[in-house]
Amino acid sequence: MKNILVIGSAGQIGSELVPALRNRGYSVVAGTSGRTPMPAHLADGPSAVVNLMDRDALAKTVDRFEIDTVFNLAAILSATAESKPMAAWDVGVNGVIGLLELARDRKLSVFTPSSIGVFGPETPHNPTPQDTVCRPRTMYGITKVAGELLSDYYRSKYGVDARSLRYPGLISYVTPPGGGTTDYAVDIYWKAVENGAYECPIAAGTYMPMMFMPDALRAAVDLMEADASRLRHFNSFNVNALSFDPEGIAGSIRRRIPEFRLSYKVNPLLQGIAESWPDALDDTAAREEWDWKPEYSLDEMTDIMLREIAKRLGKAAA
Ligand code: AKB
Repeated sequence: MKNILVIGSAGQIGSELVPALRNRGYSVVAGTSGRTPMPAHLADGPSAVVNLMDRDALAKTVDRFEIDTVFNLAAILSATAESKPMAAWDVGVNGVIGLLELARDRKLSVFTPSSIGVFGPETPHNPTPQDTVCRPRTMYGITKVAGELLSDYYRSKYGVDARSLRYPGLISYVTPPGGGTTDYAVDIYWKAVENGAYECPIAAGTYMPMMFMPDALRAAVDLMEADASRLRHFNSFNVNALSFDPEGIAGSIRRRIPEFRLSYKVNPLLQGIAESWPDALDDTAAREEWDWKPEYSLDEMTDIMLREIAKRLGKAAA
């Protein structure tokens, strides 16, 4: 891994992955399609307009910058995908297979995030094993299962170095997520700082796996840097960090904002998806094969989230 292209560099993961990779000394092209590149990305290195669906243009960018590794972060998340199933299929399946074809031709390494969305109601929920039933009920989950299978197929059939992680809900303060089922766990921090109150679309008692962005970035980089001879799974690894329900995250916020109020207006679409997903994951394979270990506890994450959001909103830190 030397010259990297990040597709979707202005999104929730990409906005922070680009600087993380550059800080590790990699040459990174920040790729965006419709969205304007982040000013910080433009100042620190090259950028390019890349659309995952435009295979010729993508190939030209790969050749122009002598790219050897692509992080493909283009995605339509779970809730949005339910209202745009064909677009979700296009990005999640046609986009992925097009990139794998290019990887086969140009000998690229490819990272495409998978998700806890690959699991469904029949999957054991706590902890969810590495190798288990993957029968999702969402279009997002279906595309992620297809992406995992395609990635393993290109690996075994054509020797493409394709790797991925089943990300839980990702929590960050730099760029908001959009259209995900786990997004409440980001929104709650912004509303806690802004208004001291939050109306939650997910019911009390609904646990989902979650992860603070610095752990998610480290996981992606560590997996792509891992010695392939140690890996058995490739597509895709369970990675576990945190597991909480709305009351758990609210309790963590109240250590800093004791008057914080949590109420509920459950969204049936989100609730249905959340209930079909795991509470927590068994990530033994990731720990054994490439030494994965999360660093941030819920309270450590809460302290950083509240402090950074307060700064962004020009408010005194709680
Ligand atoms: C979503 O909620 O759709 C995503 C995910 C868990 O993949 N955050």
